Amino acid sequence: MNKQATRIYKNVCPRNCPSSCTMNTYVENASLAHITGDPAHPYTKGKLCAKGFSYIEKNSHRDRLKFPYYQKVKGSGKFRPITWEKAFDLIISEMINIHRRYGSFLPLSLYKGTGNIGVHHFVTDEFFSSLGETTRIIASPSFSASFKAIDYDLGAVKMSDPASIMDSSMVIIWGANPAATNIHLIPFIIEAKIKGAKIVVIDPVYTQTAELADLYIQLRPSTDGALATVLTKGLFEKNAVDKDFLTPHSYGVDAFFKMIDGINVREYLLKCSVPHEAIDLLLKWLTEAEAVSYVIGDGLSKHSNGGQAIRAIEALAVVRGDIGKTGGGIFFRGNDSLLFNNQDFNRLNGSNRLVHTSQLQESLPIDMMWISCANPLTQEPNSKYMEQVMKDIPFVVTVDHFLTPTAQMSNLVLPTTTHFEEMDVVMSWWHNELALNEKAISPYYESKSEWSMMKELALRLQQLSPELCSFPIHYSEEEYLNAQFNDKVFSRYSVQSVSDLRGSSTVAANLPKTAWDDRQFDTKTGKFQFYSEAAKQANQQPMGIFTEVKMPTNDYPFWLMTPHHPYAINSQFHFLHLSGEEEAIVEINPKAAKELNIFNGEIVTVFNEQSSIEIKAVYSHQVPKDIVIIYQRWYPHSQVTINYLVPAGPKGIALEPALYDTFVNIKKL
Ligand SMILES: Nc1nc2c(c(=O)[nH]1)N[C@H]1C(S)=C(S)[C@@H](COP(=O)(O)OP(=O)(O)OC[C@H]3O[C@@H](n4cnc5c(=O)[nH]c(N)nc54)[C@H](O)[C@@H]3O)O[C@H]1N2
Ligand SMILES: Nc1nc2c(c(=O)[nH]1)N[C@H]1C(S)=C(S)[C@@H](COP(=O)(O)OP(=O)(O)OC[C@H]3O[C@@H](n4cnc5c(=O)[nH]c(N)nc54)[C@H](O)[C@@H]3O)O[C@H]1N2
Ligand code: SF4
Ligand SMILES: [Mo]
Repeated sequence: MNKQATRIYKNVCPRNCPSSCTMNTYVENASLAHITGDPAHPYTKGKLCAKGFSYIEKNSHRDRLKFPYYQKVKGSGKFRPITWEKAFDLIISEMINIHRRYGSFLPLSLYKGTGNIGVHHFVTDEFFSSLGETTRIIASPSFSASFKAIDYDLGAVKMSDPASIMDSSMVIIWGANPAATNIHLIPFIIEAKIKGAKIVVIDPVYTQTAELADLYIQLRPSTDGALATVLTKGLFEKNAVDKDFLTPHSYGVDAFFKMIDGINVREYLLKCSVPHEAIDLLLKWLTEAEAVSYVIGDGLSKHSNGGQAIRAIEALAVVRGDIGKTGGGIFFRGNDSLLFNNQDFNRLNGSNRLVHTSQLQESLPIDMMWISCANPLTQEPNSKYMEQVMKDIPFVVTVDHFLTPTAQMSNLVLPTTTHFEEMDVVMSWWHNELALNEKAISPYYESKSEWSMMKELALRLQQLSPELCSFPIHYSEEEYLNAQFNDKVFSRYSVQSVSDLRGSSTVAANLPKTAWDDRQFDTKTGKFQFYSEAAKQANQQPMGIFTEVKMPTNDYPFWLMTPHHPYAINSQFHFLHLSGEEEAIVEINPKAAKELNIFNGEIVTVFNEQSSIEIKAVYSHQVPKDIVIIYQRWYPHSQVTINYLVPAGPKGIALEPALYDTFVNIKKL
């Protein structure tokens, strides 16, 4: 191979993953030749996951979309390739028809997912805003009451540099499985462990992360708030509370302690199904530890009482004095990651109709739906309902790389560029780095970047009538991206444009290494709020106390957990099978299986009131008797849609979908 022809580009993995890895991409003869992790990245340090290393395969995968495709009848599979001219004509004529009929674009809706978190991809949000009033569909999973929970007590969501976990004397991994979902955190946890830190994993399932633990606590799902409250009470009784922190820096502590005083520890531990010995050991370590880090995952926020559980854990951290301490504190999706102009949701949502997915049917007419960075037919709870809604909407457009189940249920499917084929800026929601993604190669076949699609549409609309669309026309992706920088970005990263990012691997945020090190909170009182008026006004419990939720019943005796798969990112990387797991499986405890006369490897029916699926059962000692697991991902090989079983949760945009409050039963076929 001619070495002269090799050029190295900087790319950033834009997946909804805490790592946001930068990579060095070797391009030879205008195509991807080789990818390595970027050793200059201060957090990921040159390591990629299996998915990152599969990008060359993914980028030119034989199933990748090459052209725009159209089908008149959704789901008929009678797609035919069409030209971009024809595709734009179809879209514009639908849009103009809507505007003529209703006098606005309100029946035009956008469903935007998290398939690509780069700044470039908020261009679709901006385009929709430039049309005046439209409908924005709030994707169930991305709307998290957990942020709200943190808001109530701690004020704005902030997070210390996750690398500081290596300085902890105790790490509690609470409802998270970083060995699969946050792999670059693991070396820091191991470093802390080598330095003597105790590692505690709290999870109903014995995960790969649990294998790292000094103490593994297998509690019943959604009882974490009870466990945290018992621990806080224990610290209080041992007088192991940080009084220097509490009195001057917290609000409502007396009411909180009074409430804690009233709880019955035995009863709470029965709820959690955690033995006393484990609590005694945990309390011993908690009284001895200098600084404790609490790594909080989606295992908590995906239960309907998850927000309350997180508040109960925050209260524990404050009582111990861990907030603001080096090597201590709450580690949960960090600092505001929507700083750029086109990410400004307040501005974007100003005059829009917001509709939660579970309210879509009542919200019709929606005459057209645009889906970007999303695969709701795989990822949304109650996905069968979603399927019906998509059928009912006259014209659905999906922009993607692959013919996903969602694309298959669309009228028009538009092929888009990958991060190797477009320019972007990616900001991590976990660590402190911001990075430029360079365009390394030309678009695959006829793929277009989302910016160029939006620009083409805007030009056509503006030609018809300038009032229809105020989307700004730029001449290049770089110029478009430059227009997204603002004072907030500058004050965080000291950069003003793409060129300020060029040449460096990443740019670090000007943030204190430890969040809340000044113990000043962005709450109404300026203190940590054990008691929150705002929570009370929002009809939530004013204090972080355990609240009961649904539990398994005789009819549906198993919890169905559908956590995140190590070799997928949500519905992406469907082709990646490193140990033959292309088939969807339900993992079941052998004792529970034998009681149902189910053999290892047998195809079974998993069902509940909402739906049923047929799936292969595999014995697993990692799950307790009352839990079954199916890792969420797109399984084209088995054609199993897990989210048929997962209920959409309470209606209304203020509530969180509780994806893991799902109960099922299992029977032989
Ligand atoms: N049962 C169950 N369901 C879940 C979850 C669970 O734990 N259990 N987790 C939930 C969570 S936390 C999340 S965040 C969601 C995630 O679900 P989604 O937000 O739908 O995210 P992905 O599946 O990662 O990506 C969606 C699509 O975006 C496409 N895509 C990738 N890059 C681009 C791009 O540059 N442009 C465009 N237009 N498309 C692109 C991908 O090919 C993919 O088809 O799933 C949720 N659903
Ligand atoms: N490899 C990979 N990495 C990913 C993703 C991916 O799909 N694949 N997705 C990314 C995204 S969008 C997200 S949101 C994150 C999610 O990553 P995580 O925060 O790790 O979340 P989950 O995988 O949903 O669940 C984590 C653990 O919570 C446990 N759990 C369930 N219920 C409870 C409970 O009641 N209490 C406790 N204590 N634990 C419980 C589950 O058994 C599971 O082991 O990962 C990101 N990283
Ligand atoms: S998926 Fe996550 S860990 Fe893997 S390469 Fe992308 S950012 Fe890095
Ligand atoms: Mo997520």
